[in-house]
Amino acid sequence: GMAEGIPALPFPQPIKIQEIRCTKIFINNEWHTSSRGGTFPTFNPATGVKICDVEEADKEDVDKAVEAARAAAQRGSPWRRMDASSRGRMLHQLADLMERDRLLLATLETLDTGKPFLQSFFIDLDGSIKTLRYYAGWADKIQGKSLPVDESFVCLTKHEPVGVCGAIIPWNFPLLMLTWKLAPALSCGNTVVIKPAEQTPLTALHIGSLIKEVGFPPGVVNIVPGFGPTAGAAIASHMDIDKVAFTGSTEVGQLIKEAAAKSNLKRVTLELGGKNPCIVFADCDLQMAVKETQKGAFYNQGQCCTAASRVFVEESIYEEFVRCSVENAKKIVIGDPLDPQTSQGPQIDHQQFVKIMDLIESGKKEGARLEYGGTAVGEKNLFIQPTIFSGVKDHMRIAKEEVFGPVQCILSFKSQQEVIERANSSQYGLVSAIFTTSMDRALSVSASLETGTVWINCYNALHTQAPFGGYKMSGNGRELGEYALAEYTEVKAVTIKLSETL
Ligand code: TXE
Repeated sequence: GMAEGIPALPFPQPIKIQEIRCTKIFINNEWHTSSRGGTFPTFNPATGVKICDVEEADKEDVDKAVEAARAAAQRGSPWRRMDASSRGRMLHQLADLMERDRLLLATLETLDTGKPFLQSFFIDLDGSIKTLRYYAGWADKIQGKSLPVDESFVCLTKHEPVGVCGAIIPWNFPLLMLTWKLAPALSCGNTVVIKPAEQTPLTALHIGSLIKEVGFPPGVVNIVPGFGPTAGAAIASHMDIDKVAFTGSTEVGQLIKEAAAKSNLKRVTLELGGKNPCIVFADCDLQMAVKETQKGAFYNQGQCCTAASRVFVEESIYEEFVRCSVENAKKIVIGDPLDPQTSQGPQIDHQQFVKIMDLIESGKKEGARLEYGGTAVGEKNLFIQPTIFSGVKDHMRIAKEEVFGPVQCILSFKSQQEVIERANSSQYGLVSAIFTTSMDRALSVSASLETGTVWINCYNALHTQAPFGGYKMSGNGRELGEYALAEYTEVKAVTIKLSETL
């Protein structure tokens, strides 16, 4: 799966990047400077050093990008007239170029996000390339039906592209979240305007150069680096964008849906926060449950919408579970993300760092037991020790709010009925996990959990073939798998009256 382990030696090596080539706004397969003349810096969170300045897209630039995307989506355009099989072939070619540039893309991703290089290389790049190939395969298999309607009619359904699709991307998995949106959008024949997160625009811009190299018709893919309240809001409220896909915070998800409603009722898919419960039963494989739940809590510095942030452990094994979790956490190596030994890098920026430290303090104040970590590493950087709290109670802030940092909260439970209720008592419903050796129990508990994904004896097991998305306030719609195709197509029913029935 996308989050499975990292293969044995020899490790790939990050490359030395002399100069960042792609730093402008990508519209119509050309590089543009900002209409308002703005630029913004992007930093390496591991060092605090500026990597480069990027041209800042604002409303005017979004307008230009949408104009280009609209022209490319017009009936009769080269993109709309292209065979579906050729569309699939272009997606495969994009995947080929990502494979060619895999070291460069993984290095850029690590410089811009601070995530360990081997994770960028083996997980983010692997997942992105697989997603492109998966949707490349779908391009000429997106088909309608012939329906048994009443009376003497024939009804055919056709799945048509929605049109111009906006995509607003977060900074935790910049390339992966981009391909989760780009690949199904193009597979279905749409055109796109993508806004990467302001913290992490670099891999998205490199994808722009690959789009051009593959030879996608101009305007099919446009990339507008910029800020949320300006470029992002311009996408959400644009009158000529037909659909927007967003991954990010629940608050901004609400703003986007509101802007969509108040503008042109564009279709909206949202992938938002989570407060994801893991249920660890006493009959589980304890060491495996310890490892998997902790991987879930700390992966990507805890900056995952899927973070395992509420680990409910059955009373009889609670103390042993906590003790083993602390032992396991001692193996984590914090350091330079370019070093292959490193398993934990810095948080993305100062704002996130402050939010996490505040939540750690709240945990201490509200009476949770700090078992491990709990402080920053060093004076003025963005590294935080992996932190484990036991004795966490449901009412505490750390048990309710998305921390988005390396903080594991361990709670205890007595009965199955009780833990199901507590697991479900959240505004969120993204993922959950169950650890038990009884498949019977795993299946009945999974049926009662209100989450879009349930992992049984595993964690972060994401696969491009399986749908991903949330119940409740974790979002609307699904990404990945066949299900995502429905989010990028309009269904047309063509009904024919037969004059003669035999
Ligand atoms: O997210 P934002 P932030 C959660 C996590 C984190 C918190 C805040 O809990 O601590 O959100 O992070 C764009 N109109 N997640 O502030 O602002 C923005 O430019 C349109 C969960 O970084 O939601 C960026 O491209 N767009 C998450 C994207 O939204 C706007 C991943 C996400 O940023 C906008 C990241 C606006 N008004 C954070 N304001 C996940 N689900 O994985 C911002 N944006």
